[in-house]
Amino acid sequence: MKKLDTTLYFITDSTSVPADRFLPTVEAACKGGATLIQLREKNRSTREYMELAAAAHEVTKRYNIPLIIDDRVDVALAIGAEGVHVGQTDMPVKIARQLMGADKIIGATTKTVPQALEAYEQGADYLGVGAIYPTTTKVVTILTSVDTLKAIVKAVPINVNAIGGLNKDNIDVLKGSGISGICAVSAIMKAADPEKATRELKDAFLNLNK
Ligand code: TZP
Ligand code: MG
Repeated sequence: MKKLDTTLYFITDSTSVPADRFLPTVEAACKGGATLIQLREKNRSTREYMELAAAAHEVTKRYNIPLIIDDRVDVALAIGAEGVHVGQTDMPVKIARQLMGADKIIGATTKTVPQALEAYEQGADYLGVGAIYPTTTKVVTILTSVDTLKAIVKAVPINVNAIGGLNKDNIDVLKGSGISGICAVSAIMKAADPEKATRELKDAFLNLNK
């Protein structure tokens, strides 16, 4: 059985910090208790994406935290990442699974129960569901309701994480939803102290479920 802890899933956005703060921010998230980390970089050349991924992987490996590559199975395979994350317009989960093999982690973005069932049936290990709140990190036209999130949790036996505009002060709405964890970009990337922000967000989520 694959060991997968999605309690605090930190997702990167290197454009939100000066270049020399990127790897220190990844490391801070590791120290603060991130259980899974995704490299999510848009508008990068393949070479740049690979270089950034390899550098981030050196950090996450030291902390034994799996690194997931957003969108790109080729980059994930090339750097030996622990997994890949695909959205509804990326490579289908089924093909990603064939290419990545049984042991790698595959995550998918889903916004509806049918999408969630399809991703699960095709071999996804976890789902990201959102955006729950408005966010400046991604263009989101329609928010996902907590009722939909709950319906997805009920529909599939894999980890389901909420995403989108989440921070330590607004996750109360997720209480009782049955999610396995939360995903965050800005709440950590843009924090003055990303290690503390990671720890506080994780604690806030764990406290919800006490
Ligand atoms: N998918 C849905 S919302 C989102 C993604 C990748 C961005 C979440 O970023 P933030 O900064 O935590 O709102
Ligand atoms: Mg994608």
